[in-house]
Amino acid sequence: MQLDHSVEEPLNREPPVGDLVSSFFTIAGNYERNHGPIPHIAAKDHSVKVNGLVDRPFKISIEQFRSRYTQHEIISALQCAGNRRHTMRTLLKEVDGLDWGDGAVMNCKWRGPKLKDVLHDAGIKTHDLKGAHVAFACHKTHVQGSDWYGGSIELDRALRDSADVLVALEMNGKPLPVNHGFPVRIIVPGVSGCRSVKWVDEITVQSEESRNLYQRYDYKRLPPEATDKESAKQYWDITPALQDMPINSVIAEPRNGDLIRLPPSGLIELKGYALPQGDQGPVVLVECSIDEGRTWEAAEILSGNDLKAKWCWVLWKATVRLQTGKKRRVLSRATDAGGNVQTGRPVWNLRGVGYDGYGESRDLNVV
Ligand SMILES: Nc1nc2c(c(=O)[nH]1)N[C@H]1C(S)=C(S)[C@@H](COP(=O)(O)O)O[C@H]1N2
Ligand SMILES: [Mo]
Repeated sequence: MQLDHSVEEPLNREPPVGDLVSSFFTIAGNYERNHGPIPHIAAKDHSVKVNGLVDRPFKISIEQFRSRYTQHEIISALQCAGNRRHTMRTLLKEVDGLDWGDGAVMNCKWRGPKLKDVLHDAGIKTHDLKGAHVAFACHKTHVQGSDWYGGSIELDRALRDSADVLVALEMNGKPLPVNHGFPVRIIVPGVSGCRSVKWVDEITVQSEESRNLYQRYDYKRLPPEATDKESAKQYWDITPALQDMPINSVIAEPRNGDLIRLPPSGLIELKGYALPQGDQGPVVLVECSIDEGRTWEAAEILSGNDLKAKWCWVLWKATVRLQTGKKRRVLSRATDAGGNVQTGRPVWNLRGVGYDGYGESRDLNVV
């Protein structure tokens, strides 16, 4: 699979979305998002500190992560909060951030111990843990704006068995690829990819959120009043860090501006993916509209909803009847098991995160 665009220093890239939806597991060419250089680490030299508000802080090797704990395998999508930013900037207003298309997402198998088992091993202190977080850090390289990368999630989530938070050692049945965090990364299903810290070397139970800038000053859906870097400052502290990702769907084929030669039947096929909101998956319904959202028709869900895997994406296809004409538009919307429905009323935010407007392909030239 060929990778294109979003390439710059540090390495940030995504596959063409048509390639992305060609398989349920996105085996090759997954998006890569980095805020700094990629560290090359020998597994045998790597260890992770588990510390903070625990009774028995320890240091643990990759081998011990394998031997000490039950290994769990989950299927989960991982998406950058900036996925679909290009649509936000095009349809709503200019935003500040990498120009991601619709391909900053992957759907993979992840394997490793559950974070909760590791934390229980260290003995969580039980006093006053209301509002506590588990922070993940990587000190292996500097990143833009900081000499380390980090993020955190609520301790509650980390300890909830059903939240499936993993200390992942494998991706798709093999050791993690270097670019995806070898030898160990965190996977927080349903949550913005920024909290799934790669090359993690410290896991800390603490009374407050991670102090890393990517937790405190970035990856937030700022209110629309924050219109530039200066006016954003007063909102950083009062806007919660993005955790759960919103329900979403994308039309991968056809793409904006495509020329479509209608067959005699007048029918064409739409293809795409859809993602549930946070832990409310799986997606149970995808619908398409050819009349600007007045009426909707159910698409066929091809895979994802039958796996009882609430964290994964679904792939879908739909057959719709298009009229000839320029500037035709088709839309998609998803509904998940939790009853969340994609609304088509996306809210602009300065950093262009969490875009969740209807999936759409516009300016189709149908002849
Ligand atoms: N150490 C480290 N972990 C990180 C990042 C990073 O820059 N450094 N980027 C985060 C972001 S914003 C995303 S979306 C995911 C991307 O994971 P991937 O590169 O495996 O696709 O990793 C997260 N973990
Ligand atoms: Mo991201």
